[in-house]
Amino acid sequence: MKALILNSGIGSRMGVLTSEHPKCMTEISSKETILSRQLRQLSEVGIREAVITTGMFDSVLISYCQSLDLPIHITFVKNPLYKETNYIYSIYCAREYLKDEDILLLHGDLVFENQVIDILIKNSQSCMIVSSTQMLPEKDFKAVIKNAHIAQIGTEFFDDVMAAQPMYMLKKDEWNKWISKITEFCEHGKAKCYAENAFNEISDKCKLYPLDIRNLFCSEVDDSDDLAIVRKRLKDIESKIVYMCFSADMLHSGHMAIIQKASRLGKLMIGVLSDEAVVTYKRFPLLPYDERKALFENINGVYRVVEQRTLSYKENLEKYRPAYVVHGDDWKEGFQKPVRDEVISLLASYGGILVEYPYSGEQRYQELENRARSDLSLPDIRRARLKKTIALKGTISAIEAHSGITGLIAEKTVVYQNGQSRQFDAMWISSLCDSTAKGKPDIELVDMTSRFRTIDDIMEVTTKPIIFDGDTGGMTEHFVYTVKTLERMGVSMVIIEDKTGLKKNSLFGTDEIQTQDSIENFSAKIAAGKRAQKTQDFMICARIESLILERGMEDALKRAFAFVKAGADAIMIHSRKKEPDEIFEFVAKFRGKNKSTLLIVVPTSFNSVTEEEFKERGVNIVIYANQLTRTGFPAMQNAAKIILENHRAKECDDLCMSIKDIITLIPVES
Ligand code: SPV
Ligand code: MG
Repeated sequence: MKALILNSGIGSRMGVLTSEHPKCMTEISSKETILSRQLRQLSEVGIREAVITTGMFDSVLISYCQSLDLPIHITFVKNPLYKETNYIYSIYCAREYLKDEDILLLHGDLVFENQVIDILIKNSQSCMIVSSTQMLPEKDFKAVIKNAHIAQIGTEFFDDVMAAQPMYMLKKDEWNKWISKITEFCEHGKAKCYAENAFNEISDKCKLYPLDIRNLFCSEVDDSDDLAIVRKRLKDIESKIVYMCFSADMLHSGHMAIIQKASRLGKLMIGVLSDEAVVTYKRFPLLPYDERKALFENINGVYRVVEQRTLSYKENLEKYRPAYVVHGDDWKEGFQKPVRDEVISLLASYGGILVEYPYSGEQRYQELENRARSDLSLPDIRRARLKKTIALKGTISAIEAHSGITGLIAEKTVVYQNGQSRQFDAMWISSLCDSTAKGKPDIELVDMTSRFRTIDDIMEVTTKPIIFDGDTGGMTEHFVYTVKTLERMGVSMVIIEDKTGLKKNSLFGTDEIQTQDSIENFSAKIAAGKRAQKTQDFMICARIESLILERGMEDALKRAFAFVKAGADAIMIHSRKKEPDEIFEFVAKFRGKNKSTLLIVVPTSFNSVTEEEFKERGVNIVIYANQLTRTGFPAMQNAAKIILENHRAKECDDLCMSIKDIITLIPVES
């Protein structure tokens, strides 16, 4: 598409402002003239060729355009009769450069906001800018609309009209018809009228549609009063805040394109999601918030970057009241829909506008995301992330995984409530569940090699950090090897319990005879493990069984402080009681003396306590230790029974996961 800008007029009504250069070179802001703005806008929508008709001061105009150094090739055509003809004759002079082209035609004194040209060039049919909401001008153009087409354009019509601006997008066929008529006019001496007079004679054949821009700004500058109005409007338009939210730690051309589009609407403010908000719905960010913020601050067209602390826009929309919120149209469905609904109602409360651009779900962008995810599964990166997530959130949650599929459930399950999202932060490789999945009792019977195999299966398909249930840790001489292997694999933490001999699952309590290790022995095991590890990121947690074995609070606390002294990074305090009182008492007494060592709980029996309450009391990790196992296997037993009872599988069909859901959970990697 070529642009045709008509600049042959003298601009006498502008007075001294046009005494040394043509009207189009009049400054409309501290940075732009009418022409430089138009040319910038044309180049921003991808127009690379323009024809400018000139008259007086043509050499000033030509060297000015060259000085702008824009990526548009401009052909200048002088109307030699500019004093005695109208722009119809300028078009006639330029006709050989304009044939068989789609043309964007505009007068050289038009000032319009970016959206006007954006919507104009998107049209598939020829059209002219009109406004159904603006007052009819007395002396300027109006368009007579009949049967949805423009029937007449002129200053003298007042019935069935809309205010119109001399800005057109003309498809080749219509333009060829119009320019033939213009040629006929000029060759028959009719060169002092408007080009629109020629159009009016062929409007039944030359289909031109009105493009209603309503309140968007588009205005001619005829005199100094117009100039003052235009300057003021532009200031208002350009000071409007446009808000977009990003979590991205990788910026690709798709992001850049939408940022550039959004920045054309006003001052672009970017809300960068906090690390904590990103973790709740996506994956751990590759770059921390400060670096992601700096990334956006250095993008051309971004005016300000602020933190958005939740998926919900509420806080920032209420604070900054942007005129526009820009987003891809992908959030009309799915988990972001409630966020979108809230944005729409917040914007409606003060007259803001939501602008949605088509979402580019391009495969290559998805591949970038996949690569980021696979980086997160690398041992060093995965291992370090447990500490980082705790530092970020204070309290995190982990759910058990005992196989690739349960790992994927732990990895991918996300819930969305009231515009917020939640997912598990880590996985717990439970000895109970690992043994149960193998049909074996939880008595350290499943050997370490087999347990490592489970970790490997899970690691292959997930990225979240792993906390390993190391049972008693075995003999100290063996434990140091376990530490080294786990650390090398990328496990973040091993939890060992202060029991010795034939360990049984704690939930049996005192029904089974179980022996607690001495403080000295267990401290030595912890210390040996700490010496064996190579990185700062790996953690060893001492699990205290005093409450399970009914040895009392004092014993539990004494052990906790001793194990911390021996080097434990964390203390797990366990209980079989339904009421959380003894856990709360331990946490309070421990925190009374130790503020920094991580505290871990496994609320299998005291399961009425929420994570928020644990957080308030100073717990750092809440482990849901066996719920996938305890819900999954009964579902299987039930299916088996139903098939037996019915002698066929039909009756259990409704209980089955669909193939579609399986494919979603387990995608095939390319
Ligand atoms: C496990 O999940 O294997 C545990 C936690 O050790 S508990 O079963 O509560 O002892
Ligand atoms: Mg266990």
